[in-house]
Amino acid sequence: MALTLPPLYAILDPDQIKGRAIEEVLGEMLRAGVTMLQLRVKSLAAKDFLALSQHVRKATETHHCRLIVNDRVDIAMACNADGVHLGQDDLPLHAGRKLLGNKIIGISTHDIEQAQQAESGGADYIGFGPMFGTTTKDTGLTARGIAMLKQIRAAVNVPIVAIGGVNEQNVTQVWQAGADSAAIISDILGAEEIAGKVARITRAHNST
Ligand code: TZP
Ligand code: MG
Repeated sequence: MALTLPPLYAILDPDQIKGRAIEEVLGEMLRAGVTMLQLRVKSLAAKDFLALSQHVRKATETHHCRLIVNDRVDIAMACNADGVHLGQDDLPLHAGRKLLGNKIIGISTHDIEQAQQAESGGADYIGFGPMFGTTTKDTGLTARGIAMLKQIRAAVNVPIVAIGGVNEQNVTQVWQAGADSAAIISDILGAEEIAGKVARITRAHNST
């Protein structure tokens, strides 16, 4: 069955939490009602990534929140995550599928060809971006923009998560252009009050 994504795809990245305790940030996100969370870890050894993922798995389970592990199929399996998110240079979709069976696999895409390829390969959702300018990740790509998101929407039926520079101010445009969900890192993790930020974004969707 096709995957239904919530309008907000939250991302927890220990490098983006401004020195706050990760348990605190995670708790705030979950209490604010996040129902899909990606754990994105770029700077930990595998054993520490695993330990963190197991902790996040427990907390997300308690809050009935789906957990997607970024980059690493092995860690997604070991912590019993709901799925994995793979970039164009990560393990290819067919290999991820072999290992993960019917768990969720999301694929990062940056153009129509990649989006169609991910869809025909059986991705459960695609990430698409970078939508706007962002300093969180050096993608080496120009901002794709709303017009290109609309083209992607017209080209594929697979659920779309828009990413890159999406924030409380522009998220409505992204949903209106056809994204099922918006992935947001810095605007949420950098917020004074994470819970309030999440609540405002969720409310904005309800009035879209
Ligand atoms: N992939 C494309 S842009 C990006 C990723 C992981 C970073 C998104 O972060 P932000 O802070 O929401 O722009
Ligand atoms: Mg990756």
